[in-house]
Amino acid sequence: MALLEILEFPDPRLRTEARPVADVSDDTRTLIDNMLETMYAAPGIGLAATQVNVHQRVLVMDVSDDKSKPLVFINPEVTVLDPEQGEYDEGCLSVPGFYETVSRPQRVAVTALGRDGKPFHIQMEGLAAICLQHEVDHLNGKLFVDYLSVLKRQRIRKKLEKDQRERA
Ligand code: QAP
Ligand code: CO
Repeated sequence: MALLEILEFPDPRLRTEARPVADVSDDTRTLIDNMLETMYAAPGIGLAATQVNVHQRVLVMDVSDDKSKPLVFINPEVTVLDPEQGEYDEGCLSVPGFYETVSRPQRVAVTALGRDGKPFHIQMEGLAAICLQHEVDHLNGKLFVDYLSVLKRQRIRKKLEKDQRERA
């Protein structure tokens, strides 16, 4: 297994729209295992392939308390079950150090392929539903900062650009 490098806002590669996975291969499973290792090491609760510069529709999550329930979604299709929105203070491994309130639908259904390539369908609510929508946004080139005011987004961009300059 291997730790993967995580792209950080405002890297333009985070704006790439990911392509569907045509067949779930050993390469796909290696990507998934490396993404899970990278997510747990961060530590994080969700990671999309876009964030590790792989532009395929693959995401991993684990919202369990003891980090014992890895979830894998390949080619996820999300349906909103209840349009009622809830607020959550979201963060992102690609936007380190920042947490801001975002509103999203609270209940969704998702159809996807699992690590074994087999389709499954589940309903999600609470943090799992929020996290799933956040990760699917990544696959569409969208970031949680896009839901914030221009001013807030600019403040975050300037701080991260400075951090990145100082590291380079
Ligand atoms: C997405 O984000 C998420 O700023 C997953 O310094 C988060 O795992 C969806 C992290 C919250 C819904 C609610 C962020 C780690 C991890 C940071 C993450 C940081 C270190 C973020
Ligand atoms: Co994120």
